[in-house]
Amino acid sequence: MNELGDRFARMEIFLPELMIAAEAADAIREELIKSVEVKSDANNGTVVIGTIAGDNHDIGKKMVATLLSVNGYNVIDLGTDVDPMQFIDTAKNENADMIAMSSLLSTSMPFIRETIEYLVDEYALMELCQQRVDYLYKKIQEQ
Ligand code: B12
Repeated sequence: MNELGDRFARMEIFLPELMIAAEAADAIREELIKSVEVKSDANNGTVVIGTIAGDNHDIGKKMVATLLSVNGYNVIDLGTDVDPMQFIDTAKNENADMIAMSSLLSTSMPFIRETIEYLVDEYALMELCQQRVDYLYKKIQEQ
């Protein structure tokens, strides 16, 4: 996909081709998953995953969701263009252990910051995640 992205940027291929390639990549993921051993008896926790508001890229997010799922996580995939409050409400209702947000568009990244800010304000976040969140927060602020 990276290679095709570069070719798209050089105007060697066009949007329909990129979209067909994206569908092919997703179909490959679905085929591959059939040959992966599912650790179904493991219960490592619940993850709420989605692509943040304004962004519809989902190939990488689905890959991550799939890998978490086969490794014993209960994955709730909210899809794409997910509002910050939808992440938070779902995590709260499902008593989730983790929120996993995907974003490829720089215009959508502020919504990740919004979600983190809300979590920090309302829940003071779990200590375990704090360091990583501080790091992410700093990175996003630098953008
Ligand atoms: C395929 C693609 C599309 C497809 C998306 C199809 C789909 N169903 O996802 C289509 C053609 C629809 C598309 C549309 C657009 N795209 Co586009 N797209 C890409 C492209 C070429 C590849 C992305 C991809 O799927 N890579 C393969 C996957 C496997 O990699 P990945 O997504 O990075 O995921 C990996 C990691 O990031 C990570 N990861 C991902 N999510 C998560 C989540 C968690 C929790 C974790 C831990 C890890 C993780 O793990 C994954 C596996 O390693 C990129 C260029 C690029 N090189 O990235 C541009 C790119 C992302 N698109 C871009 C743009 C601008 C757009 C459009 C706005 C174009 C337009 N003018 O309409 C629209 C946006 C539509 C929208 N609202 O979302 C820009 C973004 C630039 C920016 N800085 O914001 C890029 C970077 C291209 C560019 N160089 O300009 N796009």
